[in-house]
Amino acid sequence: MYTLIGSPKTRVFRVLWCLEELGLDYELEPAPPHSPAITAINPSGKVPALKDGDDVIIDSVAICQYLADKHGRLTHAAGTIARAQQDSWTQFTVDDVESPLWTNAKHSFVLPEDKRVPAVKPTCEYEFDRAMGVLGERLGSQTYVTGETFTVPDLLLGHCGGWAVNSGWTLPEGTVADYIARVRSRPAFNRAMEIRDRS
Ligand SMILES: N[C@@H](CCC(=O)N[C@@H](CS)C(=O)NCC(=O)O)C(=O)O
Repeated sequence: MYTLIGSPKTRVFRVLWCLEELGLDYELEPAPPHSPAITAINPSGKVPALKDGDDVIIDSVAICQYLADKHGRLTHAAGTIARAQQDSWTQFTVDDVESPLWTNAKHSFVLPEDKRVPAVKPTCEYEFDRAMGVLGERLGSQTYVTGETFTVPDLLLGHCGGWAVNSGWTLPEGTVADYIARVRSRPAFNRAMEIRDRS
């Protein structure tokens, strides 16, 4: 039994979706960032965290990849070229797709007001648009980023696609918008959304 800690309207959603994809038993403790439940286990106060027995793992990407490796799904095997390509997609997602979304969010509502620099936000959108161009080129006609198998970076990109739309940004029509819609139409995604909306 796993315990997922953090409010699922954040990057916690990725882990919720991952747990649903894998069909695992878990409890959800929807604690907000910096609440006592999270600062007790993560000094940064950031969510998500996952408890696996007495062990705690922090960071959504680390948790999703751990669960995928442990349960042998949503991932290619370590030490294969396919896994290297998968990890390359994960890094691209974190560096080029998530980073402008997070910087935009920090300068919109996360940071204290006197630390926000709204002028940076158009640059964030520009960087995101550039990353979407790269995504479309690298993806081409493939179903998922590494081919026919849905893996962790597809889940991360699906989450970031929704985050972008919620930020008022648009996804390029065609390859990219169709891919994000495909990933977000998975039954496990819909179950995770229902759980998120109830919590
Ligand atoms: N790389 C971390 C980032 C975690 C993160 O920044 N979470 C946000 C919510 S989406 C948070 O807790 N923010 C509070 C803060 O920045 O202090 C992950 O993917 O888990």
